[in-house]
Amino acid sequence: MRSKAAAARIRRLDVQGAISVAKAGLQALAYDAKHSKAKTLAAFNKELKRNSRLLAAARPTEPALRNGLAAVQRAVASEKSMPNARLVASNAAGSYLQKLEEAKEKIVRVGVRRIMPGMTVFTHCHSSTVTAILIAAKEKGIRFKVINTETRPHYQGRITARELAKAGISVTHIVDSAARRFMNSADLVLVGADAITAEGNLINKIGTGQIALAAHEAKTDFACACETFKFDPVTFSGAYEPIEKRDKGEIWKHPPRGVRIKNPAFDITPPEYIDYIITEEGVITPYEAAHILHERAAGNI
Ligand code: RUB
Repeated sequence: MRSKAAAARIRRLDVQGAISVAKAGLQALAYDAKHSKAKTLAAFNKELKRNSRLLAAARPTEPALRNGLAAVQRAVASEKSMPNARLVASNAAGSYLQKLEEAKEKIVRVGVRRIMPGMTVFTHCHSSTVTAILIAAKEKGIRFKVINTETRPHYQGRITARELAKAGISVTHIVDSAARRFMNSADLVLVGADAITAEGNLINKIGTGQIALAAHEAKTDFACACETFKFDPVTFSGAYEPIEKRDKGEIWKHPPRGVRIKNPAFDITPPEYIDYIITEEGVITPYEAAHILHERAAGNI
């Protein structure tokens, strides 16, 4: 699929969740690079940059996508010959996609160890990383229960509930505002991540911050499962993580006159409410985020 079409799908929320968004974006960038009709390296680079900008803009709060697009541009920057540039770009995209896959497999291996028999896990929204951990735990024969929120306004929680129920996991589906009511029955809150900032803030689906507060007050562990590709280098250099604003009609199609609607897609959970982050590099605290960013910039991970 071409970048323009992929960006439209991502914008329309036909593609959901940070890793799926990154995969769809990188696949489209590779497709366009492979089929590029550019005659010169300059024209090819211009095309690559335009497509990258288009894809990145489709979901502003997704460093996993942005980091991948940047990796492809870096690979092509040192290329001197035109026919080769196409291959270099599509190979770089392929290699990033493979690293994402491997990271998820490792996170699952680490995360499964945190799912104990008899436990109740509370989750929010739909994270492919979280569901992969929970399904792997079930396949390992661990018996546990899940409480999951419906996740207004787009109801991504229904995707989670459906996937877990299909895997034979006991799921209780609740409205978002019932989080505090059910927090005392949970042993662990496990959510995904869209971004981790240099200061260790977690950016995830709107409502995550409230759930973290409720978990903190109820003394329930709060953890997030996150590929280190979602740690955002721009926050290391001082920029704030942008928070995507979504269509107001998702909340109320025809509100009465004079009613203002706001629909931020994500919120910020500060590090003091996060017990640990499960990454492919192992379990870390949010305060180690800057170290991870440093290691990645140095090419050590
Ligand atoms: C999805 C969401 C998910 C993260 C992580 O929001 O907040 O928790 O993206 O998902 P939306 P994954 O549905 O608005 O994209 O673990 O699959 O990367």
